[in-house]
Amino acid sequence: MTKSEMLFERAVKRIPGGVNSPVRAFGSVGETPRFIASAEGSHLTDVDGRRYLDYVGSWGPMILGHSHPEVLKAVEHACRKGLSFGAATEAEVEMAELICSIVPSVEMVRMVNSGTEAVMSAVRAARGFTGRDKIVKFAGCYHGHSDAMLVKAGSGVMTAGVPDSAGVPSGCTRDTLTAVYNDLKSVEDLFAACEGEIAAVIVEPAGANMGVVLPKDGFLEGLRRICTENGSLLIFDEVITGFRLSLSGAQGYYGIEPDLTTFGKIIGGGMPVGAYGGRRDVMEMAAPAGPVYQAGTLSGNPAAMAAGMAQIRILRDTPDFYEELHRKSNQLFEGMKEILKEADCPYQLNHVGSLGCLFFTKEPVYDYASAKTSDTKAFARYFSHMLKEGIYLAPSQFEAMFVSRALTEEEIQETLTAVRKYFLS
Ligand code: HOZ
Repeated sequence: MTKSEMLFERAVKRIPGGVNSPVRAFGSVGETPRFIASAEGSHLTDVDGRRYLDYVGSWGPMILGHSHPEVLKAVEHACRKGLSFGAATEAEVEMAELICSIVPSVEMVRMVNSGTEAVMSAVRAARGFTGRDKIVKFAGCYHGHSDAMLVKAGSGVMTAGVPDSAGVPSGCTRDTLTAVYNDLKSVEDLFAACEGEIAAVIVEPAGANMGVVLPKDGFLEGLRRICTENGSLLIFDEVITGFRLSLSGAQGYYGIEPDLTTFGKIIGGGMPVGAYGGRRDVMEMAAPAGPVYQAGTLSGNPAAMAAGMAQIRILRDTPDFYEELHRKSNQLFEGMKEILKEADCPYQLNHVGSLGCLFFTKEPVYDYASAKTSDTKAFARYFSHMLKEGIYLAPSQFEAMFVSRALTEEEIQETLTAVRKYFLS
């Protein structure tokens, strides 16, 4: 028995499912979770001493790779001055100024502790601002685990095949309307049916929780137009895409300005951080400036701010950071496409920037229904092969591959060799 297996046996006795977040379980791929002991650069090392090239990156935050010395130094320095004050700090002001200086649509920002909290708070601000209750979300988009958002959600909910969670009172989702990703007509129909009632449309500008699903030309522009015409707010959930697709996220990459944005992951440099921000008039609804209540003991925590700021400054100040990241990512994803072509496997590889996903289906994948055509058993076989080869992928068909800047071209080549071995030998 490996140490990971022994730990898992202990874990399931005391932690539901043996994990603290469902996506960490390897159930859908028929494996035992690898328990991670440490990580550095492009690698994870498990408790059995096995090293893996990491394509999860803690589900997004580790865009620089693990244990970046400047991020660690900033955290160590902050920790020595105290772990939490529950009071205003200079670091919070610096963080807010940093985000606003990078993301043009963000005039004000409030720090929270996770992406879930960021979304919950942004939705509340949108409802408070518009005086309306209804929210439009898209099937397969995942916006964290708050009650109102657990309707046809992606990520672990999709992997588990339970589109609506138990324990969510129907009253909590009564005002959540679901549209079809990449289908503007489905959004227009909801607006026609609920005229004057929709507070906001929330969307992942590039879907990264039903695998990777890219917005078709005109989709995001259409959402912007529909929201503006109807006095509704457009919320971009950039928990995954923020600071990843470009320094100013998907909104910079696609050139669309939302009213509100939610952040998480990269913004915390590996610490538990989220944020929501956007138009000043909407953000000033948040207490104590306005009547929308939202709070948090650890929000803006000094160690977390230090980690996030150190990481964001590296992204901002490293010349050609995104060009290099995208070049490496293209080397991987285009290399995978060539192998699939050579092997005559008509599978779909969706990718944008440093996010990608191989779907085991012949059908083009552009929404929840087409993502679900993927053969998850075929994915599980591929996953197990890659794991044996020392390549750590997300243990679900419906998650993204995250490329970090720490991966070298040689390591990407090593990954392609493992892919080649699976499809061509
Ligand atoms: N958005 C992450 C994966 N799709 C969530 C990570 C988690 O649920 O633990």
